[in-house]
Amino acid sequence: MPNQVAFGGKILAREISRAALIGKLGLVGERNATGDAQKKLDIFGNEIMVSAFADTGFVASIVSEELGEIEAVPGAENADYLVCMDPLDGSSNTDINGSIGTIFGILPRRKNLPAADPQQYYRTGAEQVVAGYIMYSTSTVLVYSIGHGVYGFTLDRDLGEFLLSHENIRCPRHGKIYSANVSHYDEWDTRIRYFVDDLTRPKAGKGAYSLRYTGALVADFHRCLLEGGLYFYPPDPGHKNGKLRLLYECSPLGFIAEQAGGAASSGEMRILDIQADAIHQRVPLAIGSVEDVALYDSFVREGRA
Ligand code: FBP
Repeated sequence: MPNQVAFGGKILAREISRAALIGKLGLVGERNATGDAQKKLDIFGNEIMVSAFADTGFVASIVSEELGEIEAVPGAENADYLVCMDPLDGSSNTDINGSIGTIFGILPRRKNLPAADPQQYYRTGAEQVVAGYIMYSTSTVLVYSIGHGVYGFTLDRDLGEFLLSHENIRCPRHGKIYSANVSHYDEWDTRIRYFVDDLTRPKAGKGAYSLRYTGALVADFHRCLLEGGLYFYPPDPGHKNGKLRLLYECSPLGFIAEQAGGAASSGEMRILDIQADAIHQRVPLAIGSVEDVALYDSFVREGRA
């Protein structure tokens, strides 16, 4: 399965790098199931990754950010696995040459249900068997886990191969960087504001955290995974349940975070314990270093460290 993801990732990496030359920048004028204006690369990315997964013969159905409904794979209804994916994360970055990514999580199919039955997907992230992401940036990196640690592979464009570049990635216990859209600061719950105030105030032996926010979850998470720190997207008046989608953003990255010794939380509970009840469901997210996420949780629950 990772081979097919890698194959899709190579095609996407090539097309993204020359999108401005082949008319693949800009909007298509439609909105996806969660109301986001769709970019041409969103649609292209979805087509490429759906066919990459479908061609494996292992996938019975697919949930994608760019598909309103569950898509059964013709002729593979009895295949063993289900895919949840965000074919193009950070799509607000496509036209400004910013980092973007693809996120995927794989669940075992429930044998007693039709492949496209929503109950197939009303699962917890802990039931995933594989999860990962591809980041298209200064280099193209594929990072995934099959439940035994996290490994990163960098695309050698000349060879056209993803080569092992990050062996057994371990997320530092805490960092010195946080990623959040602080334009919502005044709208956030007081406890979240106290958390940000605490993070950005130097303390004995621990400097103030710096803000880095790329506009792409994959890119901010990748930094946290390698160098420590956390990304969070709490509820705000415009996003009552936060912005990120459980099945194809929070759960796959939560799987990777935990496999690397990090953590992922909604503030109230472990992301991987949340059972989905809708395929495009949103949840609040705090993800990254285990101590930083624990600090976020204590502020959300008790309003203090
Ligand atoms: P999509 O681009 O796949 O919709 O992902 C959501 C996302 O773009 C994240 O990658 C990013 O961290 C966040 O939303 C940015 O949201 P905002 O513009 O509200 O800060």
